[in-house]
Amino acid sequence: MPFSDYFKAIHTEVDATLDRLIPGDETYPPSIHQSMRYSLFAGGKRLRPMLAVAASDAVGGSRTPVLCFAAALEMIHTYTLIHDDLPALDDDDIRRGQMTNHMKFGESTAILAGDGLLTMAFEILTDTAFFPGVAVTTILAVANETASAIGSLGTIGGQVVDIEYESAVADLAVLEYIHTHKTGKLITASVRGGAILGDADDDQVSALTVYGKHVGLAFQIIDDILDIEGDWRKLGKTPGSDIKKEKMTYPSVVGMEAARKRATELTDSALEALEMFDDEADHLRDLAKYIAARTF
Ligand code: GRG
Repeated sequence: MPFSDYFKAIHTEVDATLDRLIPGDETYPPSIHQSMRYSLFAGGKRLRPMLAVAASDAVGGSRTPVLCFAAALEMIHTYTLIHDDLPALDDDDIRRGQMTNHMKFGESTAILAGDGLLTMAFEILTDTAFFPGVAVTTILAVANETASAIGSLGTIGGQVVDIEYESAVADLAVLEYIHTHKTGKLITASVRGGAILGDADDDQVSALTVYGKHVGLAFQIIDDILDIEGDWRKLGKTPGSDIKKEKMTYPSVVGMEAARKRATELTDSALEALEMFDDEADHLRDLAKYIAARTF
């Protein structure tokens, strides 16, 4: 992540919010809470929370509501990772340099930990007490939009097509569907939700939506590139899993050079989308540049 004091502070605030919201390790039944906490605090970059907070800050929103939204986003993201690592899906043993959830806690607990995190995210998103000063209709709209982003027309849909097209002939349209849905929808929802909770006007929300879509796709293209060229010490896992699983990726469909070019173009377009903002959107600009340059 960009390591400015601003992002370090958000990381700390998000972690403190998660720690407050998730039942403690000893809370009955302890196995599920230990498992949920294990993956939540296993060293994630907190990218979606940072996008949400930076979007809220760009439109002058206040911190408490967006931090609760940010924590819910990280719970959702963590659930997708736990489930994606399961033997029935990607069957990965290591994530972020540590045992995946099912390797540590067993498959049934890992499935339930993912379910528990997903459910808790919506418990938070639908509890007005976590969103002081925000209209109930706005809270509902953000909760509804978050649900749509991760359902069968969003993340889940992208994941389904990703599985169905393993070993398939390269097809750019299918690949764009997978990337924009599997990863892009939640990233876009993070930016939009932060802006909406911050009481952004329609023009600001539209501009930030374009920004979110561009950085979302750029993020996944870089993820594809890192799976080929990344350093396992930084990635916390062995690269090459996409090739092994014969997944359609940007470099496999259009070639490495074109993949890099597309990521750069998307980053430029994301920055252009912020033109209506002054320096209040500088943190979003930093995030777009970080996403394009990241090494893990
Ligand atoms: C619902 C099972 C299920 C899956 C949905 C999002 C997703 C599809 C699967 C996650 C697996 C995956 C590796 C997707 C590729 C892009 C991605 C989300 C990478 C990890 O995100 P980072 O880099 O993770 O933000 P950290 O470790 O920083 O939290």
